[in-house]
Amino acid sequence: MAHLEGWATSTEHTAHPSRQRCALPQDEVGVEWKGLSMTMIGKDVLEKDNSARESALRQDYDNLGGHLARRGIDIDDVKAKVSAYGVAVPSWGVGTGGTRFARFPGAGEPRHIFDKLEDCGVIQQLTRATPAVSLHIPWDKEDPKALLAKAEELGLTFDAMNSNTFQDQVGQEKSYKFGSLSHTDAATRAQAVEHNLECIEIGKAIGSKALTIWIGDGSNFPGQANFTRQFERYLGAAKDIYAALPADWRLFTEHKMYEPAFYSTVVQDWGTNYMIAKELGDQAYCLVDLGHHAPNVNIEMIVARLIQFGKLGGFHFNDSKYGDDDLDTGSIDPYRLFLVFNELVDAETRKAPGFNPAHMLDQSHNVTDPIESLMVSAMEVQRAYAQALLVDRKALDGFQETNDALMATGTLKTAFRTDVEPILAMARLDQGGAIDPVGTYRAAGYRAKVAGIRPAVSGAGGGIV
Ligand SMILES: [Mn+2]
Repeated sequence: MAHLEGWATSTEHTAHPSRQRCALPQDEVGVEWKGLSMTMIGKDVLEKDNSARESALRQDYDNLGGHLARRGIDIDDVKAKVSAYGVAVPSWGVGTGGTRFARFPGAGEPRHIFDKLEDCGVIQQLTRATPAVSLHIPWDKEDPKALLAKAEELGLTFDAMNSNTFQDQVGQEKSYKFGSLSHTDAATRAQAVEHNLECIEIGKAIGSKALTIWIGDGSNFPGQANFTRQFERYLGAAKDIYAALPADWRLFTEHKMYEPAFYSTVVQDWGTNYMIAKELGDQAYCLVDLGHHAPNVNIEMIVARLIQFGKLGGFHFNDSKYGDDDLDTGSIDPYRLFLVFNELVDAETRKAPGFNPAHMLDQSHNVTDPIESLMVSAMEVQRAYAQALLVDRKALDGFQETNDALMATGTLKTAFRTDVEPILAMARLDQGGAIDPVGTYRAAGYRAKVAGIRPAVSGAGGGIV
């Protein structure tokens, strides 16, 4: 996970967030009411920006429609699927991230979950691709009623809950320095289990239907931990959490090869993750974070395997060059993202049993405005989905059956090379979003405006854990 530390924990603000929200100078920020949901970017700015781009978009859409029709594809069908697609945004993603060395906060950093939700509201308003927010407890711990009210105001819902037993909180009795769910001390494990149960309770109150567990447990030295006993302890604790899961919830476990433990990690790869899901039961699934693998690992094949055995829970999207870099989704290897979506569309097309993966972005924004990065990343995920929808699956099946490797791979490339931007932009426009979300966002001056309300924060200390 890209877990960012050092900002906007729920204990940092003193005034009640809803009162702070009411104090926003509405005219200056361009806040307006549209039905029951509040939009963060002024409607006039959005319409002005869209109208300047709409004519060219319609021309491009028609041209692409003609091109796809020659390939036997109805562009409106693809657009309808793209419009229905959503990827969740993590609450921690809207703050500036960092490395183990430093964090350089930007202007107008969100102070607390209510600020974070407003930033998430902007991302959804402009992209129409991010209808849900994933909370991290205790960072985002607040009155569930207030969370629900704020989300409703912004037209957002809540995705999977994320627990945190990879760092110690203020006043916490037992330390997680040497692990949490797999700790040698039973009382420490019990504390970690209890925290996860609390996350479920909060989630129940805000309409979440899943709990994601990622632990930092592992070891830094050969011999430090007994692999077998450590995993036995983990499974025992995970079973205690699973037993408290509501019948309509899913439990996601997330593997990670290394970091913060550098010699061994308890849930290190998809194999161990699959064993956990099998041990726990039918409501347990594996979460695939793209950055949590060694470089060059064939992630799309892992995805296919998990689909085949009914255990793909979902994704944390990001990109990487060397390790768990948490770079923006699709920024380094968009073809790999496409190949992952090729497996997903394949499963969707053949109606694979139990196939219902959760999609979320999980990345760290160190040098960009997090809102801009998350908007672009959400669109990159949509792009990969749209491109995968263009794969001629019948032709691909034929080439695979006749072992025509060149034509098979060419079939994928034909889909990948298609510029689907007009489809994505038209899907946004149809739903009241922005043709060019980054352009509209910059024109609206949202960041500068919230910087006048949210005080500057210190960048001291490392930012990522
Ligand atoms: Mn993750």
